[in-house]
Amino acid sequence: MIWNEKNECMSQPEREAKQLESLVRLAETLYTKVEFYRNKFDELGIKPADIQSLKDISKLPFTTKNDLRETYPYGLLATDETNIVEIHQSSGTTGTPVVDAYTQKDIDIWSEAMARSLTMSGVGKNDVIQNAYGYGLFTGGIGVHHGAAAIGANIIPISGGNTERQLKVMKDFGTTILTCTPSYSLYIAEFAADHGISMKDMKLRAGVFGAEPWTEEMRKEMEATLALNAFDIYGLTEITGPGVANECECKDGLHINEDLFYPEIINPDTGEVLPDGEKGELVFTTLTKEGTPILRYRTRDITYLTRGKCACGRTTVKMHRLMGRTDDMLIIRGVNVFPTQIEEILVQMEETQPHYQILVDRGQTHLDEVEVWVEVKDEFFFDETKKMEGLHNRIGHEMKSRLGINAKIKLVEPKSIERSTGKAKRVIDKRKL
Ligand code: DLL
Repeated sequence: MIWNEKNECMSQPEREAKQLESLVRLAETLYTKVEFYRNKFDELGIKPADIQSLKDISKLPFTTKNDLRETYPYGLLATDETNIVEIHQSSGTTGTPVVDAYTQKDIDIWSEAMARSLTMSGVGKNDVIQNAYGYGLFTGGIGVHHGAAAIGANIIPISGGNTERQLKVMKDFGTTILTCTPSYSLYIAEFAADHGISMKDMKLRAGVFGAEPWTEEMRKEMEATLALNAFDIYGLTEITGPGVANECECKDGLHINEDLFYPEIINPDTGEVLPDGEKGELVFTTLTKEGTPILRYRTRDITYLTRGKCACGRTTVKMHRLMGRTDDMLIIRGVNVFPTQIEEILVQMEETQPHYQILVDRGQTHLDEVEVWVEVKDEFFFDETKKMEGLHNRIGHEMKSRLGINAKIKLVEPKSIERSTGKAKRVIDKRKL
């Protein structure tokens, strides 16, 4: 099944003509309505009228995560605030988060993108979708919800966690589709096995998994242990949320909804646009967004694009499953965290040294586990156990309340963390992603 055959299967020239039309309109809107972009255009000496072909997009400025933070909360709004009907924020950021603001049309378009994505994963009106992505400011829960509602499926808005209840609901209501992060799906499978619950007795047919990196090996395990067909879904808050791209039944790349989100691959060092097939940083322009339209957003995600008609019938460009990031952002159980944010917390503690190491692993539970080793200053290390316990708890509490992660804190002796003569290796990521 294809949700929107016209848009997903149109010829390349026809699609490019539409994309150009949208791009010109977007450039005009940004120039007239958003001071941030008008200044950027002026600095580069360009006017919206300079966009004559799709290739001219390379003349336009990039947008970075930092730009979004600096314009918090509404600096990039391209419409009147009263037209905004919903907002979301990206997970786990200190101080200044990234905001996405949606008009009703933006929500309709998001629902459309998500309906296409879910349909690609084989979801239809008669399905029962157990949506175990987090509901709230994170785009996962509500995004899937909007798309499932457009399809008319039965949505169980269970959100993440409480695995025992997840399995009971799955059984009692005959869930056919599971949506959650890939690591949580494996945890559900393991919990079921440990409690003598057979996944073969469930009605699960497919799962739509994303928000964090996963591998083909994980797919095999998920498909075997959960007895379902696992599909990869991609998206990011800045560009709307999940539904930017999704795998079809061919599972050899994710179809990008490119009439809505225009992709480019660039060399992350030079900003030069790379041809199809070449690996680089993925950049997106929102072609139809009204609330916070974004021009050439540098996602920091690494992949490559391939074009041509897919065996499923769609003609939309495909991105290879993500191959890493150009920065050091970690995704811990779906929460985005930069090592510098952990550092900020540690340096505020007067008892600690600026020497630390972050260990990330997937334990037996398949869920991300973070351990932070931090050196304690000489004069404090031999202090009473009670004081050390207090420090330990304070760091743990700050990590939870400011970053949204549960980290295991290990206070270590002065000079026990290996010193480096070059770049310090702060993060040891043992997950095989
Ligand atoms: O994670 C949106 C989402 C929700 C996608 C549910 C899929 C399902 P953010 O929290 O803003 O948004 O994080 C975006 O997560 O730049 C990637 O680095 C990573 N990411 C998202 N999907 C995938 C995926 C949501 N399928 C950041 N594979 C992105 C690998 C992914 N990484």
